[in-house]
Amino acid sequence: MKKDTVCRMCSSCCPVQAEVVNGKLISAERKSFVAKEKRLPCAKLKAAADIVYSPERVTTPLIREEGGELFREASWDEALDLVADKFNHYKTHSGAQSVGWLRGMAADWGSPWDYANRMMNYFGSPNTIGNGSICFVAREMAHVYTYGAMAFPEAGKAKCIIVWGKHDGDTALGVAEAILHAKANGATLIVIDPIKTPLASKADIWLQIKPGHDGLLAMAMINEIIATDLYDKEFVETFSTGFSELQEVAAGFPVDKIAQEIWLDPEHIREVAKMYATTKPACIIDGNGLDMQLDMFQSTRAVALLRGLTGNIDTMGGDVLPQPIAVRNIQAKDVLPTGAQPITSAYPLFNTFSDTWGNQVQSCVVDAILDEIPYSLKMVVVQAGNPVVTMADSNRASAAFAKLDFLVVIDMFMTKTAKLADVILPASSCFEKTQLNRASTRNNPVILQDEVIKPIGDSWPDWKIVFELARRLGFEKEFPWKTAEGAIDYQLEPVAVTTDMLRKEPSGLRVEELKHQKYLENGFATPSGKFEFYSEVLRQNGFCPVPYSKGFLKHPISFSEQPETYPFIGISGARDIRFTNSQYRTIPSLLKNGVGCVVDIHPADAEKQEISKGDSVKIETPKGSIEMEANISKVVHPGCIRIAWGWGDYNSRYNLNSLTDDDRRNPITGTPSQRSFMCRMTKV
Ligand SMILES: Nc1nc2c(c(=O)[nH]1)N[C@H]1C(S)=C(S)[C@@H](COP(=O)(O)OP(=O)(O)OC[C@H]3O[C@@H](n4cnc5c(=O)[nH]c(N)nc54)[C@H](O)[C@@H]3O)O[C@H]1N2
Ligand SMILES: Nc1nc2c(c(=O)[nH]1)N[C@H]1C(S)=C(S)[C@@H](COP(=O)(O)OP(=O)(O)OC[C@H]3O[C@@H](n4cnc5c(=O)[nH]c(N)nc54)[C@H](O)[C@@H]3O)O[C@H]1N2
Ligand code: SF4
Ligand SMILES: [Mo]
Repeated sequence: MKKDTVCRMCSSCCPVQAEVVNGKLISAERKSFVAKEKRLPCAKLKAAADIVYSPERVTTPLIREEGGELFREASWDEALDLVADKFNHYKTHSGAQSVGWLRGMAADWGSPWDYANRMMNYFGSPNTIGNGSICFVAREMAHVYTYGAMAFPEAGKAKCIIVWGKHDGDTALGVAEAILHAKANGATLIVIDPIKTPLASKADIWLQIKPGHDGLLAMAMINEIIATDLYDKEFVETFSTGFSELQEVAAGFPVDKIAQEIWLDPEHIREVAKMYATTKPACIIDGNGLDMQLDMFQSTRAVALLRGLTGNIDTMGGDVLPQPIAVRNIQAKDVLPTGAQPITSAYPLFNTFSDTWGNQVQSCVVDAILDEIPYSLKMVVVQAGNPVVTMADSNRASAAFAKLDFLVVIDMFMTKTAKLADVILPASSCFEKTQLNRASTRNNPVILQDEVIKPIGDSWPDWKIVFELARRLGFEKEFPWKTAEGAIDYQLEPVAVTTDMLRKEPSGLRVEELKHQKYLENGFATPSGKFEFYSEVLRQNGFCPVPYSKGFLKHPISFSEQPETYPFIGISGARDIRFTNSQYRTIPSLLKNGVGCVVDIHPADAEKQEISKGDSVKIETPKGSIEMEANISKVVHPGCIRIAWGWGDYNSRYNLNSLTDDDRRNPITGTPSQRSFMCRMTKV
């Protein structure tokens, strides 16, 4: 039997069709607009059955033996009663806010985010915290502060595509297919990446930028486009605000001077600026290469400004503003006690820029546990995340989770974080549950993630875990739903869509026709109603109203204050198509062609340090050290090394985040620099 659903094994949310025989998942295939033979293969999806039926899965609730190292199996009743007791215990003794809920990666950025928020709000704690400070939510905020929403590149129809710090060939295959399709139809492809990625090798122009310096490039391009009079005057005059302020600030970023600072040829910058400004339609695909940087907010906003300067915002084949579905907001934020301050209260703009994202500065969880800043967290539930290895400064993060009075982990596998837990609640995989994906409600059309097989063992879908826990906390009335469908139908009621209707439209149900240039009618969803080159709200809050109006950051890369001790720029490595962050390293079929956990070193640097391919090298920062096998490769610039990402759960020796810094953060989004940092490398 074939069944349609949405794969959530990474955050791409690919619509897929699963083959199910006798209730067993056999295989699954991605759907795409390109012909089957042109579709890019996904190794994770190919291994879907191996992942779902992995003997490593946790399939029963586990409770830690009193004072011991071992876990014992428990029933759901016993485990949930214990968790509910602990919620109430800490509420009585240290206040509801001392209980936190930390949400991990996109794996489950579906409606369960709303459910966890709803439950915690009724419980009285403002501390439901996501990890958006290092992922795309922070990027989304920079878009919102420019034109009111996060723009989606319509790459398949573009004539010029700039890929800026993204590698869809590893991370979002649907977009990668759209890029290749456009290129085959004659579009110009520009890639801005410090690494010669497979896509960079195919590009018409590749800018090998110095890591962490994208904001300078964007400002130099803005300067050049204005100076050469190539900007879209009609758009700028009619629909934007703050152009003259932008012009003034951008004048401080002349191409020739900036090019030197960011390792580029000024002629290449001019060429890219001209190409982007004069080819219509053009889109910019920005990615996580911009996100996890200290300077991420201003650099992403500077890149976003280019879209308006050239009139490419919300045009067909440009960067299109989304048409979100008006689902019912069930988070119930208003039931929190007035004045309840989350632990992320140092980041008020980020906490409030969206009605539904809520609090996303995950580093604050560690501050609250270890340093009681702004106050103490005693108990945390970690759902769909492995923070002990994925957060910056793993040694500090581990110390925090180990220090907690009570830790609950909701996961499919026994991760390093789960090993520290008092209770582990086994979650069902994406193929074992029905859920409303946030990605689809954020933009037309809505596609249902539908259960294709029953939950494995005694695992439960996340929605059920939250609903049953909520009922034990006394919120039967607030959580009346017995099925996922019941809750989804309630959420979709305002748009008159039901789960049944979605099941009949497995390719997606369009609530509203796709429209472009919606600003002609409605303006932009910004305070001024215009495209904001200048943001008055940012100014009022003490931030630069125009990116870099107070200059560029002196040290955009961690540990750059000590260049003699830490001479190399470490780059957090590619996202291997076989894995998602710290996941899937226990799946033998994904490791059968070798582990591939290496550090890429330029031949010139390798020669200087007498390092050969296969040697073991030690990499150090003030935070810690790791060891990895050397690979000699010209994909990196001399002076840079690229370190494989995501191996911390597999082996602590390879944990990249043992090197990263969480002391310095972006003042708006709380983003630490998990992407680029200075380091030292020696042969072992
Ligand atoms: N240095 C460095 N650090 C990084 C990154 C980097 O590139 N470099 N990337 C950053 C980014 S962008 C992100 S988003 C974070 C990711 O950080 P995490 O969210 O911690 O990432 P994962 O390792 O994907 O962990 C997800 C966990 O969810 C579990 N899981 C999967 N599906 C489900 C489900 O349906 N329900 C439940 N309950 N659990 C499930 C998996 O088994 C896994 O243990 O890491 C960040 N950290
Ligand atoms: N296979 C797989 N897919 C995934 C994931 C995964 O772990 N594995 N994770 C998911 C998650 S949580 C996320 S957030 C997305 C992220 O997916 P993407 O947005 O594609 O991000 P990355 O692949 O982390 O990095 C993109 C590129 O940024 C480049 N880069 C590094 N530093 C810089 C810099 O300073 N400037 C510029 N311009 N570029 C730089 C890198 O070399 C890389 O080629 O992928 C999702 N999909
Ligand atoms: S890229 Fe692969 S793992 Fe990610 S959602 Fe798509 S099919 Fe699933
Ligand atoms: Mo992410």
